[in-house]
This record gives sequence, structure tokens and C-alpha cells, in this order.
Amino acid sequence: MIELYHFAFSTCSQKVRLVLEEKGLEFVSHEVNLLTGEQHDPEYVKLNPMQVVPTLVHDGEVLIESSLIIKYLDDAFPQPPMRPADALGRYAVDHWMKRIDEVLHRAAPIVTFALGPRKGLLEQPAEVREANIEAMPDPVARATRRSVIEHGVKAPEFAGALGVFLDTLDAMESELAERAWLSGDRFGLADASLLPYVLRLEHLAMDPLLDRSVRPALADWIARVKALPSYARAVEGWVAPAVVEMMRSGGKEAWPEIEPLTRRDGS
Ligand SMILES: N[C@@H](CCC(=O)N[C@@H](CS)C(=O)NCC(=O)O)C(=O)O
Repeated sequence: MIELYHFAFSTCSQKVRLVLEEKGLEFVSHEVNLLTGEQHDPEYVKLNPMQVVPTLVHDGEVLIESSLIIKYLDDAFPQPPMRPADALGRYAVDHWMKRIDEVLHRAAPIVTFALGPRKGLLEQPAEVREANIEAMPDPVARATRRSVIEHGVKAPEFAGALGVFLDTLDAMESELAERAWLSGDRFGLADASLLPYVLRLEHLAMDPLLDRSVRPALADWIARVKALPSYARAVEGWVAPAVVEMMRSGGKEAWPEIEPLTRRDGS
């Protein structure tokens, strides 16, 4: 039996759900609401001491770390294979996953919280908001979260985090200009790992960055991923339209301030 502790909008949860669905694996869902701090519940912390989602439990074995979880799933349930068979192809997938874990994933909450849930969080009683921030185990992440909730796109961390997203989109564009997928000859672990971050930009109304006129190969890849049955089940089946609307309205409102930060040609 597979159980998944996850949150609808979490990038790392989407990544794991995409792989579970692609492999046709059923799972028992336990939603952990990150916005109300359920990741800090002592019972959950016993499963995931990092106080983050996702956590996968397979036949009683607890697995954390989304990249390790999806590799585990690909090993434990090899059909369909989601990594190339050859060493260089596997290296390329690992390289994307490392880059995501070490760079892109750190930028994601900065961009997200500066735009999406910020307004709602600022309406919460300050002591509730502060208690949830204080419960985050990593002091650097705590300070950054405070800064972006307080200052939004004007937070000193914002422009650099946006730049990480732009670098990733450009790297994807140049690779996708050569091939349809980032994981070999079919949708695989690198694609499933990147999609949630690209989707995050869409959910934050940064559509101009994903437009076919700017990044045509990326736009085609997004359309290919969205046409997969696993996408509908793993993503659309979970993300509430009202929350997408809340995220998009935060992004739209801030776009005039964001747009100059996205220009890289000096214009
Ligand atoms: N390296 C971890 C990172 C997990 C992570 O950061 N999850 C986020 C959601 S995508 C989370 O649970 N954040 C909790 C919080 O913001 O307090 C993994 O890949 O599983």
C-alpha cells in the first residue's frame, strides 16, 4: 500500500503525484495544509522531521525527499520507465534534479510567498502568522519568509529568486529546442520535476515568461505535458480554482513591478 502526505499546491508534492499517476499507482491521500501549519503537527513530524511535504509511506516504510521518492518509485515500479537506460541519459536527468533541489526549489517559496498567499497571510492575526513562521526549523528560511511576506516583490531576496526561474526557463528552452522531453524519449523524472515550477509561474500569472513568442520550445513542452492523462489526475484534480485565482490576482497586481526585472536584454 502507498500513502502520500502532500499538499495540493506544493511543487514537491506535484512532482511525486505526477510520477505516481504516470505509473498508474493508487495511493491513500493525506493532505497536510501548509498554510495552516499542519506540517509542524508533532504526529507528522515523526514521519518527516524536516516538517515539509511530501512524505510517502510504502508498505510501512517511510520515505522523504521528493527527488529520492520519485527515483525510488521508478526503481520499485519500473513500468513505464521514467529515466533513460544509458548512463549519460541518467546523468542528464540527475543533473536536472540536483539543480532543482539545490537552486530552483530555494527560489520557489520566495517568488510564491511574495505574490500568492502574501495578501491572505497579511490579513491573518500577526501572532498566528508569526507562530507559523517561527515553527519553520530552518532559520534562513524563516528570515526569508518574514521578509517576502512583509515586503513582497520589494524584498531584497525577490529579484535573485526570479532570476533563478529565468535561468531555468532559458536552460529548458535550449534543451527542448533539441528534443521533446528532458528525460530521454518520453516524459520522465526530469520533466515531472520541472513541471511544478513552470506551473507555479503560470499560477502566479507570469504567463508572458511562458509565451510561445518568447520561449517556443518550452511552450510546446507545456502543451505536451498538459495533454498527458497523468497531468489531469496529478495536478488539475487537486488544485482548487479559487486558490489559483487568489495566486493569479497577486501576480497580476505585481506584474508591472516584476516585468522590468524579467528583461535581460537591457531594454
Ligand atoms: N527537499 C524537500 C523539500 C520539501 C519542501 O520544501 N516542501 C515544501 C512544499 S514544496 C514544504 O513542505 N514547505 C513547508 C513550509 O513552507 O513550511 C523535498 O524535495 O521533499
